[in-house]
Parts: sequence; C-alpha cells; structure tokens
Amino acid sequence: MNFLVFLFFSITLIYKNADAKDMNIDPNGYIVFCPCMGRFGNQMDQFLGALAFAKGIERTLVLPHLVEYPDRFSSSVQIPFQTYFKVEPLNEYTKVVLMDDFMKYIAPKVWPKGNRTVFCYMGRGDSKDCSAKDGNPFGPYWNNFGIDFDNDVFYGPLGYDPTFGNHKVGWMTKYSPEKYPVLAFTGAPGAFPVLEKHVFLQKYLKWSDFIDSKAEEFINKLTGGSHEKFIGIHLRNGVDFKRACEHVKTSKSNFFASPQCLGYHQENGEMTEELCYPSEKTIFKQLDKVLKKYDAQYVFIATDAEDMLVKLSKKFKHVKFIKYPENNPHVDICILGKADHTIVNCVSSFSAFIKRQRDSENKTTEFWGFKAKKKIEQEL
Ligand SMILES: Nc1nc2c(ncn2[C@@H]2O[C@H](COP(=O)(O)OP(=O)(O)O)[C@@H](O)[C@H]2O)c(=O)[nH]1
Ligand SMILES: *[C@@H]1O[C@H](CO)[C@@H](O)[C@H](O)[C@H]1NC(C)=O
Ligand SMILES: *[C@@H]1O[C@H](CO)[C@@H](O)[C@H](O)[C@H]1NC(C)=O
Ligand SMILES: [Mg+2]
Repeated sequence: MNFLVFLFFSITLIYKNADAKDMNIDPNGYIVFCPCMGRFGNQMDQFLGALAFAKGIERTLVLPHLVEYPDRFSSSVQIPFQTYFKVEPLNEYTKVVLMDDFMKYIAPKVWPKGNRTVFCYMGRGDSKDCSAKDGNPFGPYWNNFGIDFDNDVFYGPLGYDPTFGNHKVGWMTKYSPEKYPVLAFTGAPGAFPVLEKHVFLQKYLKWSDFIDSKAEEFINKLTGGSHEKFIGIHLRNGVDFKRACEHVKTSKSNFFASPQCLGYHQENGEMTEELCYPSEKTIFKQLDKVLKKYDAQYVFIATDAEDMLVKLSKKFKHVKFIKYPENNPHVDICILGKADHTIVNCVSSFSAFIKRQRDSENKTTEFWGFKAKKKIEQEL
C-alpha cells in the first residue's frame, strides 16, 4: 500500500474518538512523551519502561504516536498508537489514554496553551534549555499536536525507575501533580534496552485488528486455511546494521538488544560477529537443523534488506520460502508471532520485540549464531 494512503487510512478510519463523557481527569496527572529515539524496536523497548514508570508514579500514561521515517519523506511522520496496538489490554496494567483524546479532551483543562512545561534530564547541547523542538523528529512530533513549550525543567539526577532509591518520592513531591499536572518529556522516560524486570510488560501489547487481520489473511491464503506449519526468520541485514556490527570487532560486550540472549550480566557469553551479522553459512546450517526438527513446509522471511529468497530456495528445494508482498514491518512481526518457531537476531531490537511477544505466548524462538549455555552443557 502506498504510504500516503496508509497514513490517511490509519488516521481517518482507525481512529475512533472517545466520548468526552468517558474522559475523567486523573488528579494524579499525566505523562506525555516523544518516542524520539530510533525506529520501531527501540521505541517499543523504551515504551515498556515508560509504562512501568507511569504506573510507578501513579500517573496516566498518554500513549504516544509512533515516529516513522518513510522513504522519500523529508520529515518524520507520526502514526497514532492504536493503528498498531489495542488500548484495552494496556489499561489492565495501568491508566492510559490516547494522545489524540488527551489533546482534545484533557489538555484544554489541565494543560492550557501558554503554560506548558517540558522536562529533560539536562540542557541539550550548550543551551540552557531543553531545546525540545529542535530538529527531526522533535519539532515535527510536537507540531503534529500544536504543542509549544513555555518553560523547561531539568529533572536530573532523578531517573525513571520509580523503585530505585528516592526516585518515586522525588517525582511525587518535587514534581507533584498540583504543580505539574502534565510531565511532558523530550524523549521516552524508559531505558534502552528495556530493563529485565520490565520485559514481562510485553504481554499487554496486543496487535490491533487492523494489523492482525492482515497477518491472518496472508497466512490463510498461503496455507489454504489449514494453518500448516511454518518457520519464521528475521534477517536484519541492511547496511545500517552491517555498519553498526563493525563495533563488535573491537568489543565483546552487550550491544543494543543483546542482553536478550547474552543475559543482562552477560552470563550467557560474549558478543560475536555471527550474533550481530550472521554469515550465510550460519543461516544455512541453523535453518537446516530447524527445518528437520519441525518438519515445516514453509519459511516466512522478514527482512529490512536482503531476503536471500533465491539462495534459500535453491538450498532447500523441498521448502517454500515466502515473504509479505509489501514492506510492512508491523505485519512482518505479527506473522512471525504466529509461526511455529522463529530464528531472530539477538542484537536487533526489532527482533527483540518478536522474541518478547512469542515468549509471552509460550512460543519458541532462537537466535542466529547463539547457543544457550544450558543447551551447550546438555550436549557435552
Ligand atoms: N518490513 C520490515 N522492516 C524491517 C525488518 N527489520 C527491520 N526493519 C526496518 O528497520 C527498522 C530497524 O530499526 P529498529 O526497529 O529500531 O530495530 P533495530 O535497529 O534492528 O534494533 C525497523 O523499525 C523497520 O523499519 C523486517 O523484517 N521487515
Ligand atoms: C501554570 O500552571 C500552574 C500549574 O497548574 C499554575 O499553578 C500557574 O498558576 C499557571 N500559570 C499561569 C500563568 O497560568
Ligand atoms: C505460558 O506458560 C505459563 C507457565 O506454564 C502459564 O502460566 C501461562 O498461562 C502460559 N501462557 C499462555 C499464553 O499460554
Ligand atoms: Mg535501530
């Protein structure tokens, strides 16, 4: 689908206004933020931290639009949260409201134009303020909602983890809801990569019907409705990742999302080049093992660059390799979530989303170029 058409669709058809009468004001206040770092995977890692933070300091989390960088657009675009995810499951964990509803019904009452404060850890660059709207995606994000900031607050050295030391007390007293009904952050108040203790929050992220039905339709067409077995693979092999993986040549430490396989204390081993950017040899070998084990007829390929479809089809003649006909990262992840088994990239946060989602549904996932320690011990 043309991206502009998609944009139009997601904004006009998906978006259902809440009723004003449903909108009670939270006396504990709100948290608003721009998911201004990275693309989908990074944004979702940090989102989980922001969700925990909001619950920790007992404020309502305003569900941000997600920031995307479509080809041929000079600026970022902001996609409403509910285009991709259901709101109700998140409400089971903590108080949330959509950004559009917040701006329409709540902001006029608690966050009037002319009196909007933005929060940042410290001044950006040499400046004495947060420069909250300087550059892309910062400016386009806030402009999308007609937001300007009138005051800046540097909240450092407070952090986002409300269970750590006096952070919770700090947020609730120094920046009380009476003084600051809305805490608007220049970036996500959540760690990257997601903290280990927040990984479980993934289970509250459920795909919207819009995304899920696309994935279902694709799978049904493919297998004639019989839902035959299929393996999913994520190949994160674009030039940006190749370049990022250069870093691994000189460092064996955790990198990007790698705690998901190496462990948060690297208890499961060292970073390797094969983990970051697996060779064809590794891909062939590992896939061969998995295909034998699962006796699958189909392999679904998701990638940001090189799908290897021809090479893989030549190598594994009895298997059908398929991919989604459009470049649609969310549908790709959703389909991977439904596979009988997946192989993903340990360093990629896009892969990490897939892994967490599958874990939350007790589905198996493995990483390119990685053997869990326990497994190695068993084999010895
Ligand atoms: N359609 C599609 N896009 C992908 C895939 N893998 C990566 N991408 C794109 O590349 C971006 C990678 O950035 P990010 O999500 O932050 O993950 P990371 O860089 O791998 O940690 C994604 O957001 C997608 O836009 C894929 O399998 N399918
Ligand atoms: C701005 O908002 C704060 C907190 O709600 C309030 O105490 C203050 O009086 C407001 N200032 C102006 C100029 O409206
Ligand atoms: C996954 O397994 C755990 C532990 O056995 C169980 O409590 C949970 O309900 C399962 N979840 C799903 C979605 O099947
Ligand atoms: Mg990235």
